[in-house]
Amino acid sequence: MLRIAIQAKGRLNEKTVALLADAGISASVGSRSLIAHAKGFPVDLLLLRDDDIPQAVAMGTADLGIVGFNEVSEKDVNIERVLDLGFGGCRLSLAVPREADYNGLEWFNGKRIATSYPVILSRFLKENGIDAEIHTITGSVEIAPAVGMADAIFDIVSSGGTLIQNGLVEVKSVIESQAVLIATPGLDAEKREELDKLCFRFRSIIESRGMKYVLMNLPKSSLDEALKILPGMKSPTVLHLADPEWLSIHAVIPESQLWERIEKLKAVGAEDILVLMLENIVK
Ligand code: PRT
Ligand code: ZN
Repeated sequence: MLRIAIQAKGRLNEKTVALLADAGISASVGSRSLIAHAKGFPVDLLLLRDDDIPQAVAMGTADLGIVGFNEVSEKDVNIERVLDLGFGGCRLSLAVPREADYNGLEWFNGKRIATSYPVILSRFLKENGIDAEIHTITGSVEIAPAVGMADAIFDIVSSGGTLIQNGLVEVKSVIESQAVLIATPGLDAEKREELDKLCFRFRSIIESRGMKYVLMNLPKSSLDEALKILPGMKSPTVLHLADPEWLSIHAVIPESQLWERIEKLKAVGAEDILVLMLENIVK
């Protein structure tokens, strides 16, 4: 039986629960209980604050954890980073007041920097030979310069909207983060086997995200042109129709390129184009 630590509530909770559900692991995750027994896979879920997940996994209280890489990096514990999960993307950046005469990293010498990530920040400052004062605060880091508590901040940035609202400018991105699956080092063979099964499911879900399954009818004479436009897992599937002049083409297309490719396909004569959701890609 594997025990997976996940965030009890917060930004990563919903997507984590959705990923587990897509992988066939459903649990009624009530906010009050610490442990939930899952159906569909031999796992227990341990519901924790994200700050406690790296430690819980390092100690083996949980075999696996799903948590932001930023937390893993800050806690500096011995865990195995197993898989990047493709959600919860953000970065940890240095930001300064808009009116500051910022001229490069040396600007931070002698300055006070407010952050909830002192370990990552001090590592970065040391690597760059910068001597600054780190003020560790746990919440609302972005208001510290405005209230005179700090000259700059080091905090999570996603869209950048919070910085703008607080009159700050991002000057240096230090680490990129996303939700990651972590494991206790040296899991026994039985647990490792369950972990491999779980990773196989996660990978096929992650890979299918952002992809669409597209079907269309195409005049036979346009096949060569259509093949140049279409990617596919290997290459697109080409099927005969009852009408010998037409073919049916099936392909997997990244969502980001969908409309551009559809326009090109229409231009070479594709008709009756169907775009379907893709749930899993099993390799
Ligand atoms: O209660 P618990 O301790 O479990 O949760 P928490 O309050 O410590 O963390 P939570 O739920 O806020 O975030 C969990 C994780 O989500 C983080 O550790 C990151 O890995 C990830 N994540 C992704 C983010 C963001 N995006 C994010 N935008 N975490 C926080 N933010 C905050 C940021 O602190 C800043 O205040 O959003 C603001 C910036 O957002 P933008 O879009 O305005 O730049
Ligand atoms: Zn937290």
